[in-house]
Amino acid sequence: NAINDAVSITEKKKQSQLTEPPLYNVVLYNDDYTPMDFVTDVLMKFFFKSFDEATTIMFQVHKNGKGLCGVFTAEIAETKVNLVTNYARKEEHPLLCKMEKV
Ligand code: TYC
Repeated sequence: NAINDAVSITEKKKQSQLTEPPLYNVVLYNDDYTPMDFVTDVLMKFFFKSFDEATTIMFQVHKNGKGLCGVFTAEIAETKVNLVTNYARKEEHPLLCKMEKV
């Protein structure tokens, strides 16, 4: 019944919280100024994508406004966001990279 289902979902969540760290999507956002080849390079350099994968993700971002680079634990996601942002600013591009809880 519904009550037992709810209890079992709650117990499962409790158990997963004791065994699994929270995960974060690292996402790129579209803008009008960052060059396409710079975004493709970022995806290869910092997320170890092949040229073809990186190109596919770059065009997803370009068309849909947002795209997934990878899923990481908090500390790794935070580091990727900082590395990408520092690299983009160094090259004077406005590229936006964020982490969001899965
Ligand atoms: N829209 C950019 C352009 O036309 C390309 C772009 C793609 C920018 C992905 C950011 O995350 C991004 N040059």
